[in-house]
Amino acid sequence: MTVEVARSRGPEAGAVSELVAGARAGRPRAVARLISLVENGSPLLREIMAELCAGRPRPARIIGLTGSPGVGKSTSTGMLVRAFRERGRKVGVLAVDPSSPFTGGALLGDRVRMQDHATDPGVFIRSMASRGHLGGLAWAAPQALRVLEAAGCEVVLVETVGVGQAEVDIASLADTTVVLLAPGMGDGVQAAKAGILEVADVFVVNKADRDGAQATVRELRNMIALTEREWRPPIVPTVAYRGEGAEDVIEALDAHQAYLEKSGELGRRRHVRARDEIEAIALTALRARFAHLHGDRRLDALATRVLREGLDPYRAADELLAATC
Ligand SMILES: Nc1nc2c(ncn2[C@@H]2O[C@H](COP(=O)(O)OP(=O)(O)OP(=O)(O)O)[C@@H](O)[C@H]2O)c(=O)[nH]1
Ligand SMILES: [Mg+2]
Repeated sequence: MTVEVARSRGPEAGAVSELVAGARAGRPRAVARLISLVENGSPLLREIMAELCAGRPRPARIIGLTGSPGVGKSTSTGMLVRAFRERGRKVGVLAVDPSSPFTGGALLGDRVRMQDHATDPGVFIRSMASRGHLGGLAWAAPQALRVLEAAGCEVVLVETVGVGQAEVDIASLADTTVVLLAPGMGDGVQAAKAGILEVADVFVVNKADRDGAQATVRELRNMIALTEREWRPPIVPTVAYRGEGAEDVIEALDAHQAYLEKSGELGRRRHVRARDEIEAIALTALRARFAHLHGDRRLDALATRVLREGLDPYRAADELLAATC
């Protein structure tokens, strides 16, 4: 990390304070710029985070929304933004695309759907790519959240497509994880398979205007009955593109929030989140230092010794670590 620190002390250093002040004043361009710096793994991040944390921003309520492609996450996010705005809350939206190294592209559609809120100074909307980062979501998202918290967001909705590990990743990031399903997508079976039952705090069965919604609700209810979690996730049917069910979703979210506070689970989740973040930053720094110190040469030399001289891979890794730390 020493290299990065040295690089960050340039004429740009003053710009950091200005950007942070801009974010605190709720200026969208400053917020967007800071999140871009997070996304790009900027060497200025160390200073940015120091300044942001020194201000001890109030932690936002972090709500993750996940589910299969096309289930209605963005439409539901828009619906919830509206509902929270009606309650006077300042809202941030982070659309994390785990599959693309680029912003834009796949998320362009979201921007269109979010246009309702485009001119509202109480709403910040950003899409962010997470692949391509060494630490992925665990590394970048908490830092982006910190920027939104500094801008005064009281609620942050994090949308991510539920593919692969994404549900589990989002669950470790959010206070409350909302898993969306829709009738006729075979989601129930998928839910059981992907371990969604363990991570969902609230289930939304969207597209309840379609046939089969009741069957999906029933199927889910039966599956939840088989789990042994203390918190029984409520199941809320919605028709997101008509805004139907928004109040019920908010009620379910509030109930979960109350449970988190009462049980002490909120503090535990946040503690684990801070641990994950520190670990992700440390591992990223370790890799950067390793690359800087050795390039591939030492690794090549060790590989040769493993292949030709009977060195075992654990000893080889020990040597590598000893030379890096
Ligand atoms: N019938 C019906 N269609 C809906 C409902 N909510 C959303 N849709 C439609 O479903 C499609 C997908 O909605 P999105 O909100 O983009 O879904 P998404 O989960 O964000 O999609 P990705 O981000 O691509 O994974 C859009 O055409 C919506 O208009 C609903 O309640 N009923
Ligand atoms: Mg979407």
